[in-house]
Amino acid sequence: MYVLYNHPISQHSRRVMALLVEAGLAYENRHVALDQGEHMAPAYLAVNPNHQVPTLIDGDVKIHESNAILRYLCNANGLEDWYPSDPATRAQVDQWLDWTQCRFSPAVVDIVFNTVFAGENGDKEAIKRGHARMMELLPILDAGLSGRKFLTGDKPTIADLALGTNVTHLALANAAPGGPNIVAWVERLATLKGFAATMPQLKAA
Ligand SMILES: N[C@@H](CCC(=O)N[C@@H](CS)C(=O)NCC(=O)O)C(=O)O
Repeated sequence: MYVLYNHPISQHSRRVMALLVEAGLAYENRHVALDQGEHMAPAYLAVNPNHQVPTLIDGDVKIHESNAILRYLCNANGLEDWYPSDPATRAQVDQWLDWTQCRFSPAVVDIVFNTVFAGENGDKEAIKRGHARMMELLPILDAGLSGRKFLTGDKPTIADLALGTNVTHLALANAAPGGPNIVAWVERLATLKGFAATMPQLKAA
C-alpha cells in the first residue's frame, strides 16, 4: 500500500490525496505536523531532505515533488484519463503542470503564507508582489479555460488537480479569483469527490 506523508492544508499534498481518492487507490496517511516543526526533525529529513510534504513511498520507491508523484501514480496505475498518453494532450497537461509550479505557485505562496501563516512576521512586500503577479497570471488562466470544461478539454487531468488546489488555496487569504471561466472551473472541480474531500479548512491545521 502507498504511504503518503502529508498535511491537510498543503496544496501540494491535497492534489495527491485528490488523485488517490479519485482513482480509488489505497494509501496510508502519515500526517506531518508542519505547525510543530515535525518536517525539520531528523526523522522526517531522512524521508525528504527538502523538509516538505508531500512524499510518497511505494515499497522501495520514494518520491517527493507533488507533480512528479501525480505522474508516477498515473503511470504506475494506467490512469490514462488523468494523464493522457497522446503526445499533444500530454504536452498540454505537462505545460499546465509546469506553469503551476514555475509561475503560479510562487505567487500563491507569497500571498497565502504571508497573509495567513506567518502572522505578524508576514512579509508585506511579498504579499504585494504576489497580488501584482496574479494580475498577470489570472487572465492567462481564465483565457486558457475559455470554451473548455477543464484545462485540456472535457475531462479533468492531473493538471486540473495541481492548479486547482493552488487556486482554491488562495481562498484561505480571501483572495479567491473572480474570472468567470475560473469560477465555473472551480465549481466543476468541487463536484469531483477527491477534490471536494481535500478542500482546505483552516480549523484542520
Ligand atoms: N515543489 C514542492 C513544494 C512542496 C511544498 O512547498 N510543501 C510545503 C507545504 S505546501 C512544505 O512542506 N513546506 C515546509 C517547508 O518548506 O519547510 C512540491 O510540489 O511538492
